[in-house]
Amino acid sequence: MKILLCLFTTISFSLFAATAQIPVSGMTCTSCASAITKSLVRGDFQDVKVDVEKKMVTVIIPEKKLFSKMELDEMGTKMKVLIKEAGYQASDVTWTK
Ligand SMILES: [Cu+2]
Repeated sequence: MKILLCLFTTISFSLFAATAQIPVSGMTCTSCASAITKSLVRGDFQDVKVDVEKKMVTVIIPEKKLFSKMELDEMGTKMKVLIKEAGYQASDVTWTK
């Protein structure tokens, strides 16, 4: 029963393509934005938008496939690590379609 419930939860959180929004503190200018973008692109996230004023990083995952909750969590963690490596503090990732 626990396994079934777990499976259901995983499937119900699946999405077609996905957009990640990550609040990031510490960035103040365009060179901050480009440092964050470079780090994410190096980590294989190609579609990155940084809004310095709103302190928000948006990453679009273009593949038209289903992502499990676990896959989204893994990608989110990787994004946060890459942002941290660039020298900035990332908050929790919010996923939308
Ligand atoms: Cu800066």
